[in-house]
Amino acid sequence: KKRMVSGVQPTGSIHLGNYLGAIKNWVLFQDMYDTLFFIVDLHSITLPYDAQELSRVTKKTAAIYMACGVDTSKASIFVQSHVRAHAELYLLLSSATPMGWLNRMIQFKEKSRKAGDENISVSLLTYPVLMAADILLYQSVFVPVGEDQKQHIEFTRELAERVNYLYGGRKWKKLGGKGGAIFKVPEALIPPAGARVMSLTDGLSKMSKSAPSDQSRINLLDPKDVISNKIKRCKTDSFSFLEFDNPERPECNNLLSIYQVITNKTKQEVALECQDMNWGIFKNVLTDALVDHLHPIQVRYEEIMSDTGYLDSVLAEGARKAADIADVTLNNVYQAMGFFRR
Ligand code: AQP
Repeated sequence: KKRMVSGVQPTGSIHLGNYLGAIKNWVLFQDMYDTLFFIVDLHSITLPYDAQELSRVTKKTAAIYMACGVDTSKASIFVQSHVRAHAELYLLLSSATPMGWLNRMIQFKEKSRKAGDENISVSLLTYPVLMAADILLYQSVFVPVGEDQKQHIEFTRELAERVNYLYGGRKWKKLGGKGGAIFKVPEALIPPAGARVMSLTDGLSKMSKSAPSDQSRINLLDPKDVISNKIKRCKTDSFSFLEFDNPERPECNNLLSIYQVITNKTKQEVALECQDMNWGIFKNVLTDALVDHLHPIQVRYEEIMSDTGYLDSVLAEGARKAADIADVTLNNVYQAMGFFRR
């Protein structure tokens, strides 16, 4: 089976964007591919964070993966920092990364602008190198992510090709290696709908964990009354009917798209169903659909969190399996880069 990896940072609350852009699709892929899903805790310290909370949020995020349907009999779930190869490959790849490539990254520009000078760490800039290590360690063929990660996957592809060119092939063979490509060059899998879920308070910004207002996002664990309140208060417009793809109506497009993905309907079905609705009626329909979809996830989440011994054992097993795969790649990289190995 071809391999697939993906992850979410254990910061703040997992929201509908993370779910529709990434996690929901992981569940569909776990039958088709050899899947590994991790909680990227080393990424979450690239911006100021709460050390008292990191461990708890990491476990919570793992429980959410399982509650959303990641099945540990098919997929491995593990914590990034439990597999040391991630940090090691990150260091090795850093030396193969031209600085100019990092300076071009849109996410760095956006996040550093929001963070303010004092909070811009070196690791915020080198974040894509760690992400490349996460992917390349497993010789992943596919990486299911939301639209915002497209540029980072492109970066990963270029870095894989560069390392293959600099150290792979005959040069690697001369050093006693197997030769050929050191890394597989991965591809992003971006879902046709739900790839870019927008904020509830501004249809032009993406729904995000770090947005200051909780009103801007639906968190997967929001109870019914909170969901209902957020949808009631979300930004709409003064048109009297509903439609997709009108550039003057980003909020309308976003809410219809959320409804489409959450109900597994086609765009045409939703367009037809909702074309004559007014905002009041549609908001009730959307709230009910969200509550119906998220309630079973929330029930499963509570069950999983009530047995943290089980969660710990899943994460331990996941880390063992992941380390077995990652160590092979890491050793190859050390060898190809010419290190003296014991
Ligand atoms: N709004 C979104 N729509 C669709 N997909 C999204 N993703 C994030 N936001 C949206 C996808 O979720 C996965 C995990 O993201 P992450 O934890 O690495 O965080 P992020 O990309 O930085 O986005 P967040 O969660 O909103 O955090 P902040 O506030 O830090 O920007 C990825 O596959 C991502 O594409």
